Amino acid sequence: MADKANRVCVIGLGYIGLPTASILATKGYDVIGVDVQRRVVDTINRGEIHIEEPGLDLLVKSAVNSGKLKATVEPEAADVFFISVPTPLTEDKAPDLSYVEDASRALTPFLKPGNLVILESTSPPGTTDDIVAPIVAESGLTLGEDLFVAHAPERVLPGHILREAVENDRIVGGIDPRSTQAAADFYATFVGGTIFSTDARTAELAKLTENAFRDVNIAFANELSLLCSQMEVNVWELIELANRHPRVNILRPGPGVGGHCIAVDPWFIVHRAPDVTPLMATARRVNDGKPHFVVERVRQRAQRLIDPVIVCLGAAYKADVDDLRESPALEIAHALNQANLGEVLVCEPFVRQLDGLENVAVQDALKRADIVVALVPHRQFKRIDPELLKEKILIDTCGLFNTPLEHRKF
Ligand code: SAJ
Repeated sequence: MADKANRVCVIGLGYIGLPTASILATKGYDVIGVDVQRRVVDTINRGEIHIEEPGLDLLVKSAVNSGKLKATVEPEAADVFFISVPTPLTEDKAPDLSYVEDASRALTPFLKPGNLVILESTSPPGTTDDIVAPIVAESGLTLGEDLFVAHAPERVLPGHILREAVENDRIVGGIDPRSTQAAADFYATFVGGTIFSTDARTAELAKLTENAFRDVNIAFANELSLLCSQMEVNVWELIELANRHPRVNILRPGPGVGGHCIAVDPWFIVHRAPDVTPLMATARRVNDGKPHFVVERVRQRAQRLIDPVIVCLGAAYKADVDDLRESPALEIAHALNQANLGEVLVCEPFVRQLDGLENVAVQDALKRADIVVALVPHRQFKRIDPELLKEKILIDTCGLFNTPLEHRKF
């Protein structure tokens, strides 16, 4: 069926859906992009974008101008349907699959024989088999015979989405072998990486495993930073030394783990099997506890000064992006601001305005600073003149000012 596919309907035009829709449009598919927000639909139809991602503005503009990408609020008939909607967590860390359910229901009336439905949203194991498949089967079509359903988790790194969406290897897992084959054939038309086929449940768990693996590894680095703080050891030096071992590769401690993925996905596993996943649950707690630890460190230092100026370097969730979603740096800046320890200034060069916080140019802020809290290792902070940091209290949570071991080699 994939050879004949020429019309694709992408439901959810966020960080994954919009890049995917525009890549497919530039590959020659007729793409209908669907989003429940009218504002998003209107923005895209003007050839503009509502999210930040390098290169996406030009790609969307050319896809819309060529007539190959059109956004609407309702699905339309197509050969392939993509579901790329959010899968957030509820307050008690359970997966909220209501957007997946809504999207599946919304596309069902438009299904016809030979269609392929692909769930790209990161999802708990069983979502494709137990939620998407039964809903789309209400179309009356027979699963595995004239309707194919598969999961193909997205694995792109924010900031590099356009390249990784095409170059990364992909995992596709259908609800049955024919669905897997149909999805693999379709991805082969626009993905340069290798496509690996499996079943839907394994594909779902593989994606979650990748992010849980990273979370556990970052938690180890963050735990080391707590240990080193107590023992008055330089954690950066310690990690660099340990990493000289040929089979050790410790990640970097930071102010916490942010973004939409790594801080969320391990909970999908833990929620499903809490009895056998204490390590993943603990890693989440270690990483979630890190912002609080940083705030307490700043508090201890600030309380010894009268009305200190506290400068936070960075607010984004990681280096060299403008994304503030679930950012531990932003959480710390807000907490310091509310703690009334002194005046809090934030330097976030990637963002113009920060709600409730004063965003100031680096040079101006550092001239006034008593305490400097390095939160995000943005490239441009690495060029800060050391003279500007003299006689300041420096709390470096992300190794921004660490001197690499290379400089101290015999
Ligand atoms: N972080 C550290 N120390 C490190 C590495 C990262 O503290 O050594 C922090 C970052 O500062 C950030 C958070 O972890 O706050 C997550 O950043 P990240 O760059 O590790 O990952 P994301 O969330 O931007 O993207 C991840 C990627 N997954 C993996 O690398 C396994 C990406 O490939 C996924 O597609 C994405 O999640 C997703 O959508 O699931």
